[in-house]
Amino acid sequence: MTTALDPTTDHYRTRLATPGSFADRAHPTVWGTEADGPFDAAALEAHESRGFTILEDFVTPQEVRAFSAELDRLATDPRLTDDARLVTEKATGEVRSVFEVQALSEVLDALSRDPRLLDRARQLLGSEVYLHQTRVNYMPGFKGTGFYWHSDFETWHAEDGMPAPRAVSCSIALTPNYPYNGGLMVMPGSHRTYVPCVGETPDNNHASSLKEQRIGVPSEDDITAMAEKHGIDQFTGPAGSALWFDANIMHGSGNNITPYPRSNVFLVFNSVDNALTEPYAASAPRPEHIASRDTTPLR
Ligand code: 6CS
Ligand code: FE
Repeated sequence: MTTALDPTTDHYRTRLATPGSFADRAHPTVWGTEADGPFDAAALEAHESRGFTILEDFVTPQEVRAFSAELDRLATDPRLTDDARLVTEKATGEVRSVFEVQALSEVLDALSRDPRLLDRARQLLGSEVYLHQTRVNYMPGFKGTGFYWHSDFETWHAEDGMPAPRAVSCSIALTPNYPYNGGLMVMPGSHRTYVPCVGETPDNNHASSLKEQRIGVPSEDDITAMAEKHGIDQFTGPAGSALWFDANIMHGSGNNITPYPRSNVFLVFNSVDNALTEPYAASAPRPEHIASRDTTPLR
């Protein structure tokens, strides 16, 4: 089951010319042990099995207010208007995401180094870690658009050159996540199956995919098969909750037509032993503000 991290062998072929069959995950989900951090054996077992862990009250109401203030500051900072790190909604031009927030906000940089996050990321990944990607997502009310079904790892493998799914994302809710305001849906256990996608990666794909992903999304038949097998859970919870989820879990979110925005801070930790190589299915690597190549261990 555990395949040594051999970046030259592609266990996760995708962006195929014709549909491929599902592949079993060739790597563990949890790499560390109970002794390596705050998750106890039962929590590690649950994460290995489901591919995600929800922690309520992960950050305090005061921190939620501070992070939200940063999110609003970034969304309205005139210096970011023409910055590639700011992604707007296709239909309305409203701010959808800001990337590489640790470089733009000392508050969020400190969050990424907080032991509450680092200790858990290191334990799940069984090594020192660095930030592969960070973003704040706004999912505004009324016209916020969601993210179609996808595996993050499929994109990070194909377009960023991430060898194995030895990365974990931490999404911290800054607004209440209701079932109806574009909450994240996950297929529990889907992280143990790799779903290859059809379609060659266009050049400069990220210019459009971060607004609306069309390439690197599974077929409707494959989504149906995965949903039938795993079911669909929804991440709901108060502001301050954290969703830790495996890089390869199948997830997506609906649009948000309610008056209630669904904002979060999204931090992706990668193992320093899983550094990006050449893209496995793209002509050129994505820019570093989307996929960092600085593997200096986070302290
Ligand atoms: O392409 C990416 O890296 C981003 N896309 C999505 C829809 N989720 C993961 C990541 O932020
Ligand atoms: Fe995603």
